[in-house]
Amino acid sequence: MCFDVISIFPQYFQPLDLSLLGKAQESGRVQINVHDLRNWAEGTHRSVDDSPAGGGAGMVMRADVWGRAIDTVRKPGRSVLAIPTPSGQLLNQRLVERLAQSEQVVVACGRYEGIDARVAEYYDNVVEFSLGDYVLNGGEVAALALIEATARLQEGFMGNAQSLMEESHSEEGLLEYPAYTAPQQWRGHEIPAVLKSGDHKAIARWRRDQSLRRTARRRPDLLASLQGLDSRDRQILAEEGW
Ligand code: 6GU
Repeated sequence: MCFDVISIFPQYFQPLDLSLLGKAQESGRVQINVHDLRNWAEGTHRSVDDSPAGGGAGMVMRADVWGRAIDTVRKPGRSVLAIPTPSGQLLNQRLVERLAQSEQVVVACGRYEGIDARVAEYYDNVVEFSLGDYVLNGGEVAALALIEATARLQEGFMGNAQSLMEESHSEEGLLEYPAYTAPQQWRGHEIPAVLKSGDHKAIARWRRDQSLRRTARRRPDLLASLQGLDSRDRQILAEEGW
């Protein structure tokens, strides 16, 4: 699949050449094109923004500049237009899985007070997304998160497909259980005894209990959509006050 990112700070995307994403680009599994929005700006000042209609603080990015940029890079019919904004829908694994099916994702990174709203209204297959309930200076960091989360779902991206299955937010929607490794003793803390027991059934049960307890304590909002809980699961959740 292919990502086309449009930003006034193309250098923000240099880290995408590192590590697994770098390898995925070298192998051709993932293509990432970064475009400088100013290529589509006009006039002596090449300005990409202007003051908000109706007044108020800050600057808004111009629809005409964005329209020319998106028209140039977008492949109509095979493309999703992803726009990072704190007022978007929450980016979660379900949305990431949907984006991973797309041939092309165009990411339009706004700065200032965002992009003229007519841009999101004009195009088909638009997803306005947010990373969470806090404010960043622009869409670049959110674009990096979206690209990494989506690219790693491509066939052959991960060395071990099993780790994709077990991790947080996949499958059942429970948080992942805690992981341990050597040394056996660290600053007076032991690895939980069950993990050294060799009893694979007991280990699986302990890990599930840990996932349930973590989810109940840290992300109770995720419990509502859980399905297929057995009586032991329910007992664990009851101990956590659910
Ligand atoms: Cl997608 N953009 C900005 N500017 N701030 C955010 C965000 C996005 N997600 C959380 N905060």
